[in-house]
Amino acid sequence: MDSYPNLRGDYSQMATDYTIAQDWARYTEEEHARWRMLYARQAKLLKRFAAQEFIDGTATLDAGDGIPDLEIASARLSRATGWRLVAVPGLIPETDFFAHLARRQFPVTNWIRKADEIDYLVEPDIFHDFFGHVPLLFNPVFADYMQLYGEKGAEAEKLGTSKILVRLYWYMVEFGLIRTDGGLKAYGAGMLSSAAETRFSIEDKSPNRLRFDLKRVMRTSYKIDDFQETYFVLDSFDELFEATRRDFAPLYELTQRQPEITPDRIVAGDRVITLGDGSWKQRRDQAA
Ligand code: HBI
Ligand code: FE
Repeated sequence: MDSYPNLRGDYSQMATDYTIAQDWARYTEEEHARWRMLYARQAKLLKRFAAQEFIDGTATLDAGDGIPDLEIASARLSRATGWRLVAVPGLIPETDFFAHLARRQFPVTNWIRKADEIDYLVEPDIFHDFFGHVPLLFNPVFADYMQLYGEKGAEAEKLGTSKILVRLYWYMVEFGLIRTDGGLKAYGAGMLSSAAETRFSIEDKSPNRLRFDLKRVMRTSYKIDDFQETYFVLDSFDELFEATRRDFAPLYELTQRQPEITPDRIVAGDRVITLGDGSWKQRRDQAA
């Protein structure tokens, strides 16, 4: 694990594909209580802010009583879309992460955040991975998109364009919005596992919200340690799946010839749904 210095998980017992046994029996009552608190706080927001498909997947999982046993959740999930969950010690190299997705296996970190990290932590813990990512794997179209994304991973590694592909994951899997008859809804794991960013992504006047455009997302950089300055909005999960079926090689070429777009900017051709005022930064700094 030299490429992942000072990560907190225990990588000593893992298999060659970075999986480990979850060992569900070892979680403490205090950790289960922390899970219940995180779950209850987030579940309250879903009706108002989350896409219906996410709400449905969460209901099927019914994991509010404590840290879920991945074997039990896997059995339910594989009956629905053929996806299975595998326990991992934390962040794993992209190559291995993509390879798991390509085999319809979702890596779930086996540890839960500490009590003083309730509102924010850098690495994904089991609450982010399970509560944020697993519900949509019950949706057949999104489930197929995630496997296709994984398959694209191997190609991107060969082409040296993983950085561009990872942007698609960041904006459309971690922080995606979707247009519905009931208005904009969140479906991204990064926002729906965070109470603050769930509200921010839908209600705040600061961020830009742009119509999804594959080439635009591929050009757009991102920061990992604060709310997004731009969110991209799908009309449907089919739209994301269809876009990802395209041959990415020419798109990578095009992207590499064009300047990167920083997340605060609007450029010609953007289909702007809401233009942000960018006020979050100074509000954040004043609050600090
Ligand atoms: N590892 N365990 C884990 N979980 C992730 O979500 C994850 C990862 N490694 C790499 C990664 N995500 C991103 O770079 C993906 O876009 C590939
Ligand atoms: Fe994630």
